[in-house]
Amino acid sequence: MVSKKFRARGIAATVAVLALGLAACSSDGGDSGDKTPDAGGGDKGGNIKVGFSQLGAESGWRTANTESVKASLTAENGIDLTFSDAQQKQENQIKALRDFIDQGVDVIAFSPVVETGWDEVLQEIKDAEIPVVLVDRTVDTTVADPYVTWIGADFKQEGITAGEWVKANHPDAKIFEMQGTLGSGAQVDREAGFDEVVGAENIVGKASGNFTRAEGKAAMEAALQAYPDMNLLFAHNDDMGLGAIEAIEAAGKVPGKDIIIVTVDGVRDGLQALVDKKFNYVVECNPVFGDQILDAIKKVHAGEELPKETIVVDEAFDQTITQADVDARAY
Ligand code: GYE
Repeated sequence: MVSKKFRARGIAATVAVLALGLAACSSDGGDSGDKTPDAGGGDKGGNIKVGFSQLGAESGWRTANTESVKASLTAENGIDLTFSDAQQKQENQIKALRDFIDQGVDVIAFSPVVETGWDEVLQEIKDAEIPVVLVDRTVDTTVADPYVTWIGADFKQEGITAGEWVKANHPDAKIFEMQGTLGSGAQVDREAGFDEVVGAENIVGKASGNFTRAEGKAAMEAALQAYPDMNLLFAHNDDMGLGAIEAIEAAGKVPGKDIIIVTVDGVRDGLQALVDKKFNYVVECNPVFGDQILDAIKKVHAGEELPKETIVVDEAFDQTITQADVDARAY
């Protein structure tokens, strides 16, 4: 497991860190064993009953993350999984968590769509004495010790890495920042890291594209009108950047030239845009960590000690990436 100490490091990977990241990927590339839950079936065969509340299916990143989770949390691996997709709505997610309590699952894992608004349900989970493994995004709550362990990426560092590339390569850029879902850990921290490095005075405007392609396109159409002098887009994920490409081309401009594009995630479509010279820089956020979630769930269930947080290793890509790299990408 990669420990906390990586938080302090840059994302541009050293060879050792990269090797770790690749190892994490390759152990999880198999078929998605999409098992239905062992409905009401008690502790059949000693399997751990897990309720996993995924926040949605909004992006390529999320799809890859869900596949990785389902490929790891299988009956063969000792898990009876109940998986629920909240469609980016917090109320759906809260309902799913309450259902998991009612079902009496052994462990709850969830990826919170936004940071706040969980106090009540987290207290209910605590009262039911169900341990929580927090996945991907973070929570901001008054409940003490709301989860046993968190596994996710260092979003602030991702923003810093993006900002450093912009500062080094386009110091005079007039930047439009396209935020992810407002109030999500990924948005809040990427924005904080990026803005800290590039300086607020260089950002001509901001708007949210809710991490989706369609909303990214709409946000870019509006931004092109509102900020005609803008020449660099920092989008908090690939999908919004891909939506923005459509808006930029429709406006008769050339993505990657007239408007430099920097994104986060590094899903295959994003890296393809980099090879096609429509994106200029992509900071990776690796979604393939189902094996680490499985490991954490088993340890939590066994009452073993766990680090409070595990940071998933990321790297970053520029236009030197090749088509072969993209074709070899697992997601
Ligand atoms: O970057 C984005 C997704 O929380 C890290 O959510 C995740 C983000 C990811 O919709 O594509």
